[in-house]
Amino acid sequence: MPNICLYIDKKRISPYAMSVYVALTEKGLHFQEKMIDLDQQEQHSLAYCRICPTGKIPCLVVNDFHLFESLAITEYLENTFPFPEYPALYPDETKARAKCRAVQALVKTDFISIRQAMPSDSIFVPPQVPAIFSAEAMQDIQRLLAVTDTVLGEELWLTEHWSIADFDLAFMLHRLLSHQVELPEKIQAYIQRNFQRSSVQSWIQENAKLGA
Ligand SMILES: N[C@@H](CCC(=O)N[C@@H](CS)C(=O)NCC(=O)O)C(=O)O
Repeated sequence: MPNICLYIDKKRISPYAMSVYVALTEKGLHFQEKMIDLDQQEQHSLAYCRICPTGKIPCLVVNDFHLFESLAITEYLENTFPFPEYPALYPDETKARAKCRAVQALVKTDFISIRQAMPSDSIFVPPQVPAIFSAEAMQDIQRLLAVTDTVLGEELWLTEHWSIADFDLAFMLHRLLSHQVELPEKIQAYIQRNFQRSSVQSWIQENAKLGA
């Protein structure tokens, strides 16, 4: 087995790092975690930039292969540890896989005003008071809900089975849930189904230990 090491944020609140952690855990791969302290700007240290030239987390190191960008990492994991020897992260069928990639690309780069108004730490410790949102954030919320309604299938997954794109979408939707935005039952159930997975719960438990 290769030597796998995942660099993540010390606070364990990054959706990008969490996505790769979930992917590795779903695959059943053994890996070592290394924490980077973003508050201390450790991501810009010479030592870390030698490992990951973008100065961001996550970064995956498999033996001597270094890879940044969460979407590229989950695709690499799928290709290197393929189904059926390992559980699938993406559907095999071309259109279904393209749909998953499209959703991942969208939620990882778009909806900036949602990310600003509802930061990722709110997933782990929900705010006590409901927030007041800007017109831009309100528009993004409506757009996110409309996209979700269109892409979610009857199985309550994006495609026939769970994929890592489901987790990425559910994480973005969970920002709304944590901020007490009213959500259709279908979307609430979708978030719950994703967050009940043991791979997701495993990260949440590690995050909770930090606050304990
Ligand atoms: N597109 C990147 C985004 C990674 C990213 O933005 N990571 C943030 C943490 S959530 C980071 O490392 N921030 C530190 C910085 O920008 O200095 C990916 O998908 O991996």
